[in-house]
Amino acid sequence: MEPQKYKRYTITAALPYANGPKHIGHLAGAYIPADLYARYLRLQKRDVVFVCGSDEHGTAIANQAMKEHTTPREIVDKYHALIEKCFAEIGISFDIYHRTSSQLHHETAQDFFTNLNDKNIFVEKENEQYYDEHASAFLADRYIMGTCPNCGNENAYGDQCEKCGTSLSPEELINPRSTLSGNKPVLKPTKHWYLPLNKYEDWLKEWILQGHAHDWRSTVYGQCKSWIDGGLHPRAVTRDLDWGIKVPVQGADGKVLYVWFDAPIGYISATKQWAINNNKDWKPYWQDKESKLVHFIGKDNIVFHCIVFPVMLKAHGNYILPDNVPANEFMNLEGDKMSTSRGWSIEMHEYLEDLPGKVDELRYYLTAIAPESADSEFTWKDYQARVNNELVAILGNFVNRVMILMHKFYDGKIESDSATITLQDDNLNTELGRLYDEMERNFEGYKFRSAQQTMMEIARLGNRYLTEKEPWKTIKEYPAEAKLALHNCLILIGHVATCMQPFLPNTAKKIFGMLNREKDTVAFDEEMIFANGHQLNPASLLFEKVEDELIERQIQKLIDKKLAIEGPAVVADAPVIPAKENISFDQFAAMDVRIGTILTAEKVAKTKKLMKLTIDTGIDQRTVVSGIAEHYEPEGIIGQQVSILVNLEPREIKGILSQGMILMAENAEGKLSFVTPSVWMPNGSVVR
Ligand code: B3M
Ligand code: ZN
Repeated sequence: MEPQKYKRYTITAALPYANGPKHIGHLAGAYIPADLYARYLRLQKRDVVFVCGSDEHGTAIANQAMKEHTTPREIVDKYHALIEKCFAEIGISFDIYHRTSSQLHHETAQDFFTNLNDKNIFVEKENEQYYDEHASAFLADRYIMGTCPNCGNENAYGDQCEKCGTSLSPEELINPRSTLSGNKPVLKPTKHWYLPLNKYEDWLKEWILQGHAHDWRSTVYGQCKSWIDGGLHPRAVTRDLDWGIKVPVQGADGKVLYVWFDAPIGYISATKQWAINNNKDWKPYWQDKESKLVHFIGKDNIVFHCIVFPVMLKAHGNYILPDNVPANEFMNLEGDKMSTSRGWSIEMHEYLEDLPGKVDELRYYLTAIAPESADSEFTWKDYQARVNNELVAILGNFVNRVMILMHKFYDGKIESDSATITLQDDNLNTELGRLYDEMERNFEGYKFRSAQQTMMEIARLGNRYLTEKEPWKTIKEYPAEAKLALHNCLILIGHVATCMQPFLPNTAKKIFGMLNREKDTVAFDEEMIFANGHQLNPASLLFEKVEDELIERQIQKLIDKKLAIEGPAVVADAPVIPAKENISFDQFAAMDVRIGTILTAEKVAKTKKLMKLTIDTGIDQRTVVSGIAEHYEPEGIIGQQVSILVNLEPREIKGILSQGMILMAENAEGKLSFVTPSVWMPNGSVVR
């Protein structure tokens, strides 16, 4: 089936927070796929605008400014420049890389807010919000941390738990603490504007659950469905902060637009700026039904792009909606989640510095393992294997063999009886046609991994053909056949280069240079022919083999970076305490260890370490004094299941009779952990 073609395409890639460098997981999540799609569409001669820019508001920026002891303004200036430069070097072909701190964006976002406000879309509510009395500030989003009610992660943010991905509001956090002072915040009334998502539930059901059940990725659709099925609630679109876009309403002093309200509007303001720069009209790209809007993002941004922003666009009324949101899952790194703050990452600028001239290799590998339907894993060994076994051994090898033979036999000159040479092989023609169709289908369906494989199939086809024809052997007896085979191969090289342009733009240019084509880009439907007498340029190496040494250095760097952040390798490298002397089975069996539950906990007055606990042991409820007060807050451990030695001789500690001992695991740093059953067990269960 012919893919439906639109009059124009508006392609967006998530606006990265300008609060630090961005890593290759971000690249793989949104920017590479968006770039592949945009480049593909341009090669199809379609009308495309591909927009992105820095997300420069929100508490993520303000927090980083505190960390670096500087202002939010300096933070965004510094990281905007760094991120923009890296994207350019990696060949992400944005038509514009804008900024949300720009005047144009502030106006666009305020106009959008005013438009909805004038239509009485928002619900205004005063309610209690966490406030840090020491810092005299309301604690929005990332200014507040606490324990995730969903997974127990103690470092969840007020807007999201990064461990389990749940979207949160500050009231849901257990044991909330201010990131400004570390103190426990208090509740204080404040007024905000809410977007009533609940009123759009029916519309969302129809638009997404019925309308996009088949064309959206199941991972994306599934997340939307569980959100909608779980019931939607009004979401505040304003915040009490001083960094951001002022709420354009009288009496809203000290309030700014919520970053997730302004950021997606950033796509629109970026398009406006691009239109100004290029003497175009931005409106059709956002308001004409014949335009196709596609958002490229990572999975942590799904709700904002599939639910919140579409509701904003719908409420406004003048805008088209995203046709698709092909969000990627996450890319892990060497067995662990990628994270800049934990040092477990390859930052874009690090890759560019450490592996200069290997941009296409990175683009290739990130596409080959793109997390399109499930999380995937970057490993340096696999990177090396893919470059060496695929780019060097298949692609590079095919091009190189043909070029060398052409120069050896004919001094690099195409000579033929006809005025031009075309592909003279039925089999190759059919196969090539099939592969082009397949690649087009893959691109239209956002299957970039498969699209890249299809491109590689053309190189494989060429290699097989060359091996079968053996022009280096037939050149003596059947020179016409040898020449035909090599000319056919040259045409195939032209096609591989054409198809590789979205994936490996630098390599494609190199090949077009070697083929001595006058243009260094070739549209997908252009005929691949050479004129009689055409002179080829000398062959140059397309890819270098990646040596073990490079890979080992990178792995070591990763480990060093993590250690630098997490402190000396106390835990990993500390010698393990040697085993004690053997005991008899009877000695072991004499110990009565049970599973119990902590019912009450309080610090023992005038001590630092001791906590008085009441434990339900199943046998009885008893008091135990335990040296864990420096590791746990009393209110945080109520309900905790523990292992307890119940037949230890009772003893008096600080005037309290302690009846038994809680078993704790301890590492070399002195960090403690309860020894808890892996599933819930009734109190009194025997441990043996
Ligand atoms: N800045 C979150 C992120 O970087 C956010 C995306 C905005 S897209 C409009 O993941
Ligand atoms: Zn969580």
